[in-house]
Amino acid sequence: MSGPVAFCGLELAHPVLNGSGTYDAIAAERAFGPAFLAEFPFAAFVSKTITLAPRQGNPPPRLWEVPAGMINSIGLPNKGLDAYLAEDLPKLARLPVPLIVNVMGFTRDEVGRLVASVGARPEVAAIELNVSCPNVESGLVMGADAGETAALVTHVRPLTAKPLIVKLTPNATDVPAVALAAQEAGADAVSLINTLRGMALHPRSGRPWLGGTTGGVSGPAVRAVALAQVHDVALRVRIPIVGMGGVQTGRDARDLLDAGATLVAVGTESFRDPAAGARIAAELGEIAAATGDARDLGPPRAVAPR
Ligand code: RRO
Repeated sequence: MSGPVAFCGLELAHPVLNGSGTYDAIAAERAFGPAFLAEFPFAAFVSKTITLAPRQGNPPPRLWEVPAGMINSIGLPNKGLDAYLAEDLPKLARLPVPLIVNVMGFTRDEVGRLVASVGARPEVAAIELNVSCPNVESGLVMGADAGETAALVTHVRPLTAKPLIVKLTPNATDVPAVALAAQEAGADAVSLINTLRGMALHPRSGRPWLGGTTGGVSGPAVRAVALAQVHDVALRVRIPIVGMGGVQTGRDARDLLDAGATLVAVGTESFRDPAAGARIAAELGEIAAATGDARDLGPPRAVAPR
């Protein structure tokens, strides 16, 4: 097992967590029983995105398989802030790891109300701002523009003392500029990448397959994109980075750490193997034992700019 990591004031047992929206811990506990909590695969748990009001999400179909990955167009279905706090948070608080709650709003004021309410709960260790959802109209706006991101983080920063992680969209012209804007406005960390905007056509009708027309591509297909974006962001910011995108093995996780990430998140791979997080953390430990931990050789930010 790979060793403990400090992240935004949290002490994590290892550097592997889940990507938001890719792991239903409440359903997993129901399915796998108490052993699941004892062998929880992640060092912190990131809950799926919540919004102020309940949402049905996009009409089906919501998934399409692509070579080495998939496209999702889920559209933020969730029970809304009040029901989340009353029903889900007490269950998630039983997990044996720190809880990070992911929130998204359609105006700055909405995000502020989410951050203030969620941040006031003692069960919550940190908050992740989803400025990167490619599936609903407004998601693209805030995270695709450095000025919008700066204004959002400036608005919500005074509303909580808890660590704020800004989850970046890869669907932006200058992702490092957005990351820098988040840092300068007071973000404690950035996470990337969310899914890449994509589309599939119905094989017979030629019309969009997904109920939401377009969706987000994830899985090994996006791994090289994630690596490049983490590398580029690491050259611009000094706050920690949670790297993700197509991680299936300890080697993939090690690459993101070497590119400048402090933590690594597993997403699509957990659908195939619910214990993937624990396996990847163990493989990271094996790589460190076999080759020496690259972090001992100096800061990963020393990767030469191109
Ligand atoms: O719900 C979704 O369709 C969704 C979200 Br909020 C997100 O952040 N990323 C994604 O791929 N899908």
